Amino acid sequence: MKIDKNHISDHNNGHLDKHRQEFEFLEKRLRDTDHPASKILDNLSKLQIAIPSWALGSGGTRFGRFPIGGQPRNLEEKMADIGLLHQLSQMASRISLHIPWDIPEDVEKIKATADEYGLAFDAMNSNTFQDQPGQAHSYKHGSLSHTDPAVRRQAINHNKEVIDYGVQLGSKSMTVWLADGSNHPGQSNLSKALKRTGESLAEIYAHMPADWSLFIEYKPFEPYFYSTVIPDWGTSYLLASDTGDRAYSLVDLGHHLPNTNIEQIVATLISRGKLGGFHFNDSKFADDDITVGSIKPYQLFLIFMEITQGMAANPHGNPDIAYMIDASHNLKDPLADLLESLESIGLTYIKAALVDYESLEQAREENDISRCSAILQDAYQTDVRPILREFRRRQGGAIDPVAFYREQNVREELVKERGSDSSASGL
Ligand code: PSV
Ligand code: MN
Ligand code: MN
Repeated sequence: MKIDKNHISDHNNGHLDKHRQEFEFLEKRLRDTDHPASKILDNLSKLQIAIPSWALGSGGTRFGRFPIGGQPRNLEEKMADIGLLHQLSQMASRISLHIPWDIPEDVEKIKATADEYGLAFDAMNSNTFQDQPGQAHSYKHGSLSHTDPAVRRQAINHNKEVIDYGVQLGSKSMTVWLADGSNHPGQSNLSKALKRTGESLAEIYAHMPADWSLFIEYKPFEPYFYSTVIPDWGTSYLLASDTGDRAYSLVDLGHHLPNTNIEQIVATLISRGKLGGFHFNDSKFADDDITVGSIKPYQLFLIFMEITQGMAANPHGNPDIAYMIDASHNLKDPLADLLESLESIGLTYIKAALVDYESLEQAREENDISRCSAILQDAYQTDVRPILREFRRRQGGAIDPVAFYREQNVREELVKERGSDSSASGL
């Protein structure tokens, strides 16, 4: 489904008077700082967030699924959904594919569809956490870390195949989220499993073209509940360092035990030039797939502060961070939910840009904690919505994407077009 540009203009015109007043007020306030609105608006256009192909359905849990209707039926329709998110938000021009869920049968056609929606192919994702029909060996006891070399070979070959698809599509990176782990103490030789994983990753890395990056994700538990082979950032960092210069850690917000200081992990990885990818979501407990910024918005702000500071001059040579939303809400309309997440990311990014880092550094040097806090609050409490709205307005997006989505009854239209029980692999 494509949105008529005139409908977006009508929507924007309806909001224009109020928006102008609010934007002018904020623009004036920021004019004489080192972060004027014009600079933030310029930087915003470089903030593009990938949407994964698996986030476009209403998810579910192992206890049940409640389909929303109008879900994409194939890869083209997944791209159409992301195209719509991008058209409204101007922040979602990238799609992240998962193989075998998204095998591009006709590569030229898929590339043409991506062009039509203004989308590029972000990191590719492999899947060795499920067995596929007709597969020779099972991943029940692991894949890249498996005790049996034949299973490892199958998993390595799958990852290579995913890279090959990505090359055809113009992607430049590969994400490995390794589910491997164990479910009982003593079941696994932990150090051997890690060693085997390192060897498998080295082969996958060697298969990548020279301009590709490898992102290594970590997760402390699930689907295994005693140990995972790559449980934390330290293990991911070790593997990335051993694997090569273009191997990096990937931080997924939901992959930490409660209260982990994620902003500190981000700072440490950036200081070693090893932060490659970032998956947004929010959670109360662990990998809950809840709307970005809905539970811990201040944590997100602190993370963006570390990213803003660490990447300002980027003295450690981190690549441009590959941002992706990795969340699939199991009750909300997935498209509305992704628009809300994009909004939250945009707003938090702007707030982090408002921090007076020079004064903050000075206050830190003087150990003036209250002053540090005041500087953070000054940025965090600012209502920056007018800047994000102005960004979208200038780029041809909607001033209020979520309101627009509802006004236009997009979900109802999608249900009419695709049916009330539509789905595709990976959703
Ligand atoms: C599973 O936890 C997960 O959400 C990982 O975060 C991956 O990024 C994603 O699935 C796709 O494999
Ligand atoms: Mn993830
Ligand atoms: Mn996850």
